[in-house]
Parts: sequence; structure tokens; C-alpha cells
Amino acid sequence: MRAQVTDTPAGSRDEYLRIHGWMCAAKALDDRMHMLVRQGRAPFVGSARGHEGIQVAATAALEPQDWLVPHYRGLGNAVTRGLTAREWMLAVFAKAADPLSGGRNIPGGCFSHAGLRIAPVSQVVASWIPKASGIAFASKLRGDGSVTLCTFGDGATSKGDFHEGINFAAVHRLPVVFVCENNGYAISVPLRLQVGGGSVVERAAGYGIAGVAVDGTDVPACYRAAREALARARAGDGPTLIEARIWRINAHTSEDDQAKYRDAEEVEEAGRHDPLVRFEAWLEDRGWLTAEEARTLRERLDREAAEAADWAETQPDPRPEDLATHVYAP
Ligand SMILES: Cc1ncc(C[n+]2csc(CCOP(=O)(O)OP(=O)(O)O)c2C)c(N)n1
Repeated sequence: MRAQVTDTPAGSRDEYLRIHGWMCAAKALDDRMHMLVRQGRAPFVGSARGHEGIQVAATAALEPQDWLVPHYRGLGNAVTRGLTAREWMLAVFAKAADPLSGGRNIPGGCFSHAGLRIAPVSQVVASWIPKASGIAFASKLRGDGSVTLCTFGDGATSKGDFHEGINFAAVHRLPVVFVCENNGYAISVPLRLQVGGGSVVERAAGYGIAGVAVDGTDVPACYRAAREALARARAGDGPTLIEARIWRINAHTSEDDQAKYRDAEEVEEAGRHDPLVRFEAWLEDRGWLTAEEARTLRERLDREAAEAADWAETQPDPRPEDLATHVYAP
């Protein structure tokens, strides 16, 4: 199956403008993170640039009762689910009030948020995929109608956890949607050296589940693919594997020197495949957004990200005596 971009959008103008707002919010936080790292104020950034189209579009299609199990790069997912700029910056500065991990994890190392139904993530690549199937299994047993959205990179599909998680979901026809954000690299290892057969989506056929390939820089196509997959899951028709092909705009993380394994032309080309730029052109073509409105929105979100960082930096650090809280039973 291939998601088609048609002239009839899958959603309304308001839905697309909300998606645009969340993409801009995720970008503003991402950009601010890079500045904070350069200023020596934040420790680390694993950029979501280039990923936010599929992240936001897929998450925007969820219902409040659904579960999100994102990977460590899932800032766009978390923002769409309701994570605020201040909450994110509390996590970045590892403050006591950080709702994601209580200041215990590196930025992005954990998007766990009980109030937003974002389940714990681990940095151990792909380990969250069987857990997502487990959550979907619980939903099915309870009959509560919720669906789980699980996201990961192409590198994660080369781990055993991916096969176990998807196989279990397929056997039990679980209400779960798997989204592979295929940016072509697992850190420095290109797809051709880590994905046998060269295609993620074709693996769906081996498990007897729906597989959908979508251009991850095409936000309306991503939204359509996610809505259709979630509808299948909700109707009891089992899991879908969506492969969203995207370009990695930045290095793997701020710790990574991509010049060692990517040539300058490729990095420049990646910058020309920014889902946000493409989506804004689409919205402007429809008369749903003007360039001036987009600029005003981006400026406001940039200011909010900066203010959130300045505020979070002044908040209390975790207390040493709380080190083992939530680690050991009292
Ligand atoms: C089991 C395991 N092995 C290695 C790592 C180190 N590591 C962190 S991210 C990553 C690459 C994952 O690539 P991919 O799944 O394609 O996602 P991307 O980071 O490109 O979005 C690796 C190897 C890890 N966290 N866990």
C-alpha cells in the first residue's frame, strides 16, 4: 500500500493549522536546544529536525484515550500530545519538577508522561517496541478502545525486539500502529549496511499486517496514512507498519561529527527536504496560511522557547536524598 497525496485533504483547515503550530513549536524548542548546547547551558541535543512532519501528523491523529510510545527523538510527538515548552526545558536542565524523568535522564532520554499517556521509553534501541505491543494487548483485553502509537528509527528495525514486538502484535491482531521514521542512518551506519533487503515496509508482509510507505516530508500524506492506520486498529483489523522516509537534517546528536561519514552535498540536499517548508507551501497554496502569519507564529514560539529555558534554568535541582525515589520500593 502506498499513501497517496490527493487534492482532497484527510482533515480540515483547523486540523492542519494545529499540526503546523505543533511542528513550529517542536522546531522552536529544537533550535533553542542547539543554542543552549553551544552556550554550554544544556548538555546534549538529539535533533528531531526533518522528523517533525511524521511525528506531529501521526500524533495529531490520536484520541485522548490512546497511548504514545515514542523514541528518544520524539519531541514532535510529545509536543503534539501536550508537552509544554516549560516542561521540556525542566527536562533539559534536569530539574526536580521535570515531569518526564524527575531530572534523571538526558534530554530526550525519556518522554514518559503519565498525564499525557506517554509511556516510558528506554534509550536501549527498539526495547520499547515489545512494550508498545504489551500496552496494546492490555487495551484489547480490557476492551477500552485505545490504540497505541509506537515510533522508532530504521536502525531499530534491525534489532530482535522489533521482530518480537511486531510478531506478537500481528498474532494477536493488536490495536497498535508502528511508525518507522526512516532517516537512512543508525548514527553513522547507512541503511544499506543494516537493513537486509533495503526496505522496512516490505517486512510487514512477512507478519501478515498492513504496510504503508509514505513520504515523511509530505505532511498531509502522513496525516492520511496515520488516520487510516489508526482507524484499522480501532476497528479490530490489527496493526499497521508505516515507513515514513525522511531526510536527517542534522547530525545524529550534538555529540556526533557527521562530516566523518556524510559528504557536504548530501547534508546540503537533506536541508532541502524540510517537511515544515514543504507543508507551509502547501498551506499557503490553499490560502490557509500566509507567509506573514507563519513568520509571526514562529517568532512567538521562538520567544516562548527562550523564556521557558531562562525560567527552567532557575528552578530547583533534584535533592540528593531523592536519588533512589522511583528506583527502589520504599
Ligand atoms: C541496544 C542499543 N545499541 C546501541 C545504542 C546506541 N544508539 C543510540 S541511537 C542509535 C541509532 C539508532 O538509529 P535509528 O533507530 O535509525 O534512529 P535514529 O537515531 O536515526 O532516529 C544507536 C546505535 C543504543 N542506544 N541501544
